[in-house]
Amino acid sequence: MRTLTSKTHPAGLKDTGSVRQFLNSEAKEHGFDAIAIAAPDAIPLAASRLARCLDDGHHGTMEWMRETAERRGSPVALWPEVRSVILFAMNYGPADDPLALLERRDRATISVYARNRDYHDIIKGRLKQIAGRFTSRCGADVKVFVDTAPVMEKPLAEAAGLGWQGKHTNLVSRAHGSWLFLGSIFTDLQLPPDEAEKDHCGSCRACLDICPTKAFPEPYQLDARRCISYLTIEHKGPIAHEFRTAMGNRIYGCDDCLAVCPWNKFAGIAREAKLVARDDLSAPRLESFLAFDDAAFRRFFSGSPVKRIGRNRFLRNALIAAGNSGDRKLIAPCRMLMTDPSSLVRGAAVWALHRLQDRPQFGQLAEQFRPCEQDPDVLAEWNHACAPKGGAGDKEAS
Ligand code: B12
Ligand code: SF4
Ligand code: SF4
Repeated sequence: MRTLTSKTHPAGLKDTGSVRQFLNSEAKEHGFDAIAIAAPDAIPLAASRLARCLDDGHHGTMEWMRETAERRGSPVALWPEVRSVILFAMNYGPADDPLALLERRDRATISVYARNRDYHDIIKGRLKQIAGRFTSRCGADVKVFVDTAPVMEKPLAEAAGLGWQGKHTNLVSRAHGSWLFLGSIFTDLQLPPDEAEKDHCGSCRACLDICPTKAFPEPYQLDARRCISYLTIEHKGPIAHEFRTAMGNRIYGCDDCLAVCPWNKFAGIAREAKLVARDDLSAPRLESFLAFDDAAFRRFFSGSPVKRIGRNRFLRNALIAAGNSGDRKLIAPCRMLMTDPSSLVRGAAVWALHRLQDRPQFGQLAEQFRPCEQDPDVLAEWNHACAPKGGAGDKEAS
């Protein structure tokens, strides 16, 4: 373990009080809204809860969670030298109610966190700057983590007092509501930890009740396989019919459980300009997305987290939203995708057109395209869509 007396730089910080002051002012200067410290052993329940989530299969195809479970469940297993975990939070509160856009079916809803630049890049860059200055001032070793590292950021943030894990499993803060990104700096310097925050959910269950796909088997537990965020971002193949109607116009992530939280009344709007919604992503027209080829997709989403899912998965999501729109103007752009090179896109186009077109028109389309189709997933879509009335094709509303 390092202590300030043995490692302090001659021009550096002399005691833990000045380290804390330094960290607070660095956090503020770098645009963070909150900072707090947890001891590395402050989340004794996290490993067993993670194990249970994995045993129940709630992680779906996110096998990296299982592969890293040992390190993820305990900061000490990840880095044996760690003595303090410094948690940072950045508010990305939206200017408008994200639930309002769900009613506008000719529009696409991209979740609030992805309406501008990728937060991983913003937060990681800033944490690295803070970590560099911290090291040079007190000689400690550090490691910087944001999201993708095997760190359980939410229970650590709760232990540090930044907020509590609400029934929707995300961190809620009395000052910032549910709209917080998290990141951490691990250090081998022993610092006094902050006090953990208490649960303030009480009898509220608004987030559990609003979930369109019933993704919470119990309060404080999420079955990712049913979560629209997982289905639209992490899931690679065709999305199960069971969830398609419930997706509505959500084409990247979902905010319903966050948006409905009563603690958001204390939340401010994001101060970081790179996290404020781009004009063209606040209420984008679905139609414009259906015309994207790979180059247009990459150009439009350059620097955005949406780029990560690639054009085909994005089109899959947009086509499901088109199928839910009831907007017959979208028939023509959907038809253009019937011959798309991606089977994922063709399959979703079959579903969308089956929802948008009258049965005779759809029958003509099937005569034209179905005989040429070879891909088993797309053929399954045709079979589903062409099933007799009252059969499989009519059983998809959630
Ligand atoms: C995997 C992951 C996902 C998965 C699974 C989500 C999940 N809840 O696990 C999917 C793809 C679905 C997802 C979606 C979203 N994510 Co995400 N995700 C992660 C990631 C990478 C790991 C989370 C994890 O460890 N899960 C494993 C489970 C077991 O851990 P847990 O959620 O903490 O589970 C706890 C509870 O279940 C609790 N528990 C279990 N039983 C019981 C019983 C009782 C009584 C109690 C009190 C508690 C309790 O204990 C567990 C351990 O603490 C983190 C980043 C990170 N490295 O931490 C981001 C992260 C959680 N995601 C984030 C965000 C913003 C989102 C979305 C809002 C994005 C969007 N708009 O679409 C949604 C929200 C969906 C939701 N309701 O959770 C933020 C959340 C910030 C915050 N304020 O909490 C994080 C922290 C990323 C970041 N760096 O900011 N995500
Ligand atoms: S993000 Fe949406 S789908 Fe996922 S749990 Fe929350 S409300 Fe349900
Ligand atoms: S909506 Fe209610 S139950 Fe859900 S996190 Fe917020 S306060 Fe807790």
